[in-house]
Amino acid sequence: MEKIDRLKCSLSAVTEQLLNQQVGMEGRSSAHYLAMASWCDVQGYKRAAEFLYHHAEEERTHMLKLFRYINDTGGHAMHPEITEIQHDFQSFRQVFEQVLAHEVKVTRAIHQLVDHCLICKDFTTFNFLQWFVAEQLEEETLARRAVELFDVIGEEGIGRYTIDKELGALKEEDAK
Ligand code: OFO
Repeated sequence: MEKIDRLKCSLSAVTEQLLNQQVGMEGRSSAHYLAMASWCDVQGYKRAAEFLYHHAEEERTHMLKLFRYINDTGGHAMHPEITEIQHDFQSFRQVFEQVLAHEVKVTRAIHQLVDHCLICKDFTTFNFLQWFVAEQLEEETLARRAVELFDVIGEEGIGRYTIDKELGALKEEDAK
């Protein structure tokens, strides 16, 4: 019986589970960035907040892309439970350091998923995941540039104000 059920699905049970784990990761990314956006907003870093609101939305589209792929290939996409969201941050800089650390973690997870697809010769999912490989390169680069602003501009005087402004410009570039 289980065998017939699996025939309806072009994903192996393991691949389906791993893709659902990635759905969870993207969903959590979206929630984390939304919480960061809110913190920046209430601290007065309005452009950084816009950067992060936009990023939170992007992560949700990543989650939905995986969601639809799982269901299109006959699997069952599951909405993740999202708990333990960090709402407070030590500093403006810490927010963006955490974004970078998180993006590096997501890249590793995507690469592991790609590696799994190669090992089990699931070339369809391998092909689907190439979009995420390219996207992670962009996201890591963007997050690195955001952290660099703190070093290049410095936080003294009107430093944080200028960094906030530059984050707004980075967001505009990213949205193009
Ligand atoms: Fe979904 O790309 Fe960032 O995490």
